[in-house]
Amino acid sequence: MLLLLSNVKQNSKVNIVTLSFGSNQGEREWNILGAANVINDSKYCKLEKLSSLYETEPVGGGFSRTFINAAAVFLTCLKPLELLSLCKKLEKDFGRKRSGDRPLDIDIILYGGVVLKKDELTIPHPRFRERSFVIVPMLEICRDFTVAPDNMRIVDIAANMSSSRWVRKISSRYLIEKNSTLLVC
Ligand code: PH2
Ligand code: MG
Ligand code: MG
Repeated sequence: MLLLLSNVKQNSKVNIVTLSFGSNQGEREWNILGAANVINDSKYCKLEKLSSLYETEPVGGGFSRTFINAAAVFLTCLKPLELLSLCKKLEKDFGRKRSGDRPLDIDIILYGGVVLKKDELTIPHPRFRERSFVIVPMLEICRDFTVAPDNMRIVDIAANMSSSRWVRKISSRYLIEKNSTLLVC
């Protein structure tokens, strides 16, 4: 497969990564679209596909509002921990405090076929298989991606999952223009 990324660091590989975006505070839709745009505009990342936006039932306690969630596929030559730093920086820039309601949460779900277990980062994401707010958006953009260690496809994970949490599509898929503006279609 031809992976086209305009800025590639010397001696680094281009990887396909899947990120999950969530927001339940502030201008939720714009937080997610804004963050996807900022990552796309950063030097070593390119947005390949962005899912629709979904309104989703909060999983876990302590949240005072529903979430908006989306998933995106990027090309990047950042290493996993470099990508994590970029995501954490963005969460902070968008006003995230320590816990509870959050204007922006970005989770690294898949990073190529990499399996990583570190204190600060586990890839594939340890809980994403049970989360319909992650799986349903992924179904739109990367249904055939396989997941280590058992190489299950996203579409098979979706078929086997038992989550009863509701997710509701609130806007259809976004097109990405060459100039990297996001256009509603
Ligand atoms: N994120 C969480 C916990 N619960 N629930 C929904 N619906 N969407 C989320 O993004 C979400 C959540 C922790 O990051
Ligand atoms: Mg999260
Ligand atoms: Mg997170």
